[in-house]
Amino acid sequence: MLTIGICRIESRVADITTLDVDAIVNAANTSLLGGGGVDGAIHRAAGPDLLHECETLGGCATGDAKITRGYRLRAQHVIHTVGPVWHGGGHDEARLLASCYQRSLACARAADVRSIAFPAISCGVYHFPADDAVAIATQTVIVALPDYPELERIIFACFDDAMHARYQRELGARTGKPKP
Ligand code: AR6
Repeated sequence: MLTIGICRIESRVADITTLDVDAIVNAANTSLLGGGGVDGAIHRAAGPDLLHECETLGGCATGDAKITRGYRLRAQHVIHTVGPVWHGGGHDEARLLASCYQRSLACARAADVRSIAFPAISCGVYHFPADDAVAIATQTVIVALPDYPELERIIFACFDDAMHARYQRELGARTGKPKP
């Protein structure tokens, strides 16, 4: 765990749909009309009204984010962002992934969100190399944090221990603890 100002930043092995935070972030696709992975899990847990609201949004560009209500989720809001598909690294993937985190935080502020959970955007079927994605995720959020002094809690929700270990390493490195 890392604390910066009033904000606790932590990694946790968890199904993101179960978390008691103001907003969870969805790793969606440009249609915003659902899919597999974390997107499918969020739509199943939120119920059909989430899809109905998503249908009004007109999709979302890669690197951008849009916010909806959370419906049956504990989270009041879902922030849908579209990560880049990994095409080898020469197609602006790193900038687009960083943009997902930046745009998601901007959506969060507009809805007065104090606590937010992110999945490992693009690390599933979009095949972004996980070590690089985790470095981008943690660095982007930490660099942006001074612009979001109202944020109290950021959780990186990981589906498995290997992903959790990556976040632990990155966050630990920023508290001055040596990387194992
Ligand atoms: N809670 C937390 N993390 C999860 C969960 C969950 N319930 N389920 C999966 N993950 P992915 P992407 C992890 O494929 O790569 C969808 O079809 C998973 O282990 O969900 O951005 C969309 O509609 C991985 O580490 O998202 C898009 O078409 C991470 O979440 C496409 O997949 C992201 O994996 C987006 O692909």
